[in-house]
Amino acid sequence: MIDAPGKKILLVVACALVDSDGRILLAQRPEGKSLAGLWEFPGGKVEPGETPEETLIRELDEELGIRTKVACLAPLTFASHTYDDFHLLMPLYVCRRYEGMAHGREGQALKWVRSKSLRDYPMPPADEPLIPFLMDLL
Ligand code: 9L3
Ligand code: MG
Repeated sequence: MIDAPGKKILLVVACALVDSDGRILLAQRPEGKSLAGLWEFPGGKVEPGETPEETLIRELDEELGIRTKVACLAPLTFASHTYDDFHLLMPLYVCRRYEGMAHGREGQALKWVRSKSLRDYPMPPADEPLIPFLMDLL
């Protein structure tokens, strides 16, 4: 059980998109959204009826204009973070195979970053603990 009494659990899914040089894509949260300006692993909320993989495939298309498949999504770990008003659970997938060139379809800035440089980018508190797992992997 998650020890977050009275708090809703928000299920979000995120992706470490990896390019052929082993760099990881970070997206900057735009003005007007919560945590604006922070750099996150792209992804979003799981909608009712979706599996986390379906969510990620939809979000990667909507946000970045890339296409991938369930078979190209490898689960790596989970983020778990209690915010003031909800508890966030966020599986992180690694995706190395996809079609298209990532571009910020929602006006967000993007950066391809080496794993050892991920710490240079201020991140939401849920994302930061994921960095060591990516450093081990890449
Ligand atoms: N969130 C944190 N790290 C991420 C993502 C994709 C999302 N890598 C958090 C920010 C919000 C919540 O999840 O508190 C929902 O995300 P959004 O729908 O506002 O992007
Ligand atoms: Mg999103």
